Amino acid sequence: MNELLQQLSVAVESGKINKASPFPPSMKGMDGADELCQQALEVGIKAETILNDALITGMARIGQKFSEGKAYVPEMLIAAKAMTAAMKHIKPYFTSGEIKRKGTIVIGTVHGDLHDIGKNIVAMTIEGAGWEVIDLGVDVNSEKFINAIEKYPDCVIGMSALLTTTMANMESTVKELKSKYPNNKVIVGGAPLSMDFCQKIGADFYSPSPQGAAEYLKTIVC
Ligand code: B1M
Repeated sequence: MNELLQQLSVAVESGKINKASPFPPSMKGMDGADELCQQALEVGIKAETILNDALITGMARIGQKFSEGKAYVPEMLIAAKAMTAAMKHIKPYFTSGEIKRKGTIVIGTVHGDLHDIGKNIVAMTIEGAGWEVIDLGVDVNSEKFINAIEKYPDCVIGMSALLTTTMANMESTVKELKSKYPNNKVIVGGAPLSMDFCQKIGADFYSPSPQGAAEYLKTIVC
């Protein structure tokens, strides 16, 4: 892997946000995710490569350490902050697509779930594919989705869940939305999901990736 990308993935994994940040002490004075991401763009590395080969890789490694009991919640949190610091530099590359909007998608992480990095990447990818994105944030209950559908009646709904426990909340939310608004398409995603789960809960589409969600949207006429 390119050395800059390697350093960037280590910065995300270690939660080194920027040069000034004191954590981790072993990286004091070194560039963090903020500076390294900027440098990677300056030397011409594509935003998509930075995202996939450095940022997501770094997050996967801290997740693996958490699974193995070698890292704890604070380390995951600070890694997420480092990733967010880097993402602000690459976001413009994803969202600078067409100005004319193809439709509206209302997106959120389901009730009880605070993970938003994947959802944010999906949002920026879809925005870049020409859709207006209404981001409801995290811990979004069915009432908030319903209020959004009332405001944007033709919208597609996108839901993200990262916890096996909050998959149950996704199920109840999708069922409630579909009983009231059967014509609004619902796309679901998130690491623990599958197409089987999507079909079981009555959602219209499951995508393991932001690109898959954007491809599916192309098939929808709003
Ligand atoms: Co948490 N966490 N976390 N966490 N966390 C996971 C998810 C976990 C797998 C870690 C582990 O055990 N290895 C585990 C879940 C286990 C399970 O349910 N089976 C876990 C746990 C247990 C928890 C807590 C319960 C820990 C605790 O408190 N004891 C707690 C729960 C809090 C809550 O939500 N109520 C918790 C908390 C946190 C932090 C707050 C510290 C932080 C989140 C910060 C934030 O998001 N702002 C955090 C983090 C960072 C992680 C890991 C390390 C990274 C998640 C991430 O951002 N991945 C994660 C381990 C891992 O994933 N390896 C973990 C990178 C992101 C780009 O991927 O989100 O999968 P992802 O999104 C992808 C695809 O899934 C897809 O596209 C994205 C881009 O490629 N996608 C969609 C996502 N949504 C989509 C929607 C679509 C289409 C595609 O259409 C609409």
